[in-house]
Amino acid sequence: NTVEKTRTSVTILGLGAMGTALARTWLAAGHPLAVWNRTPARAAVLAAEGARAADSAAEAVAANSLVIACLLDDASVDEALAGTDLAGRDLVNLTTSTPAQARARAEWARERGARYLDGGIMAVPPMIGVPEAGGYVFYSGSRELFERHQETLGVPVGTRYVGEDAGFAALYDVALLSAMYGMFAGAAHAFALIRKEDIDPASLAPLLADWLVAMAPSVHQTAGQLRSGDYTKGVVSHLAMQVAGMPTFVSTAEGQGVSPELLSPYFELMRRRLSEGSGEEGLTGVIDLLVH
Ligand code: FVH
Repeated sequence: NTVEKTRTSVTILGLGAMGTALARTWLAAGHPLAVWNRTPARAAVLAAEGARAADSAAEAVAANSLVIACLLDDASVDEALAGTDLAGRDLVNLTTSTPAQARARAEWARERGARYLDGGIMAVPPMIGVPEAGGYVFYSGSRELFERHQETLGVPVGTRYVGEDAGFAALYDVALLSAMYGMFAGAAHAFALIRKEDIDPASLAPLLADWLVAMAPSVHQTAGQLRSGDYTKGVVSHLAMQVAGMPTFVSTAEGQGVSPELLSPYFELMRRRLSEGSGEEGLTGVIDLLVH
């Protein structure tokens, strides 16, 4: 005597690696799905799995009020949605964009009579539909729209709403990914240092991973210092000490035949901050040098 729950119908525009992964989780969860892709073969694959393949983006948009766009970039959103009627639609744009593009897109959608939610995906396709993988999507824009569709949006991957400003999801997304690239750069330098030695990179990898995890909580101290304005609070590794240690890093790199070009820009900022008389601080003052 089970009561069937009605699943929200979803339209998805864009069936690349990410769009296809999202589409499959909605299909598996029993959501009626309309799909469109510029190259029809990709939609045909989903149609064979139970989706309704639309012949045009306009037809897909007309099919359902919840419309998800997961396209390559902001320009492709323009191209895909040109000629569609968005009036009364709930447009959720998961295409990676800048905060400015997201804000402009929210206004663009509003002018066309649509409600708008922007999303920044913090996951790669294999993490979609795998809750234990820890992926999620940042959402920003209409809170009412987010709350209305939270359950449906949470089917493929977790959801985190970060505010009414439509640009915030993109901003959080880029902030986290920027930190990730800094981490990748540091790891690249570390591997380069051992490259010519008889050291198995696989023996360095777990040490690196554990060290990065151990250092990661320092971001909480940084946040506390930025909030309070006291950049010396709780500091154990003073800037003056760290700058004094820089020649060791540069000489070691030179000795190993490794360019210090990934470290040098950061070291230069640390030196500049020290020259301003901030030797008792940690590294938080570098942030102020970056902000114009
Ligand atoms: N895949 C990933 O690891 C990352 C994870 C984090 C989030 N990103 C962003 O997600 C968006 C989609 O990424 P994707 O992985 O699905 O990308 P592709 O596999 O390259 O598929 C691109 C789709 O966009 C369509 N498309 C491209 N240009 C146009 C256009 N001018 N008009 C209409 N559609 C267009 C493309 O169609 P087709 O080439 O099959 O015809 C694909 O459907 C993206 O913003 C990532 O940054 C993914």
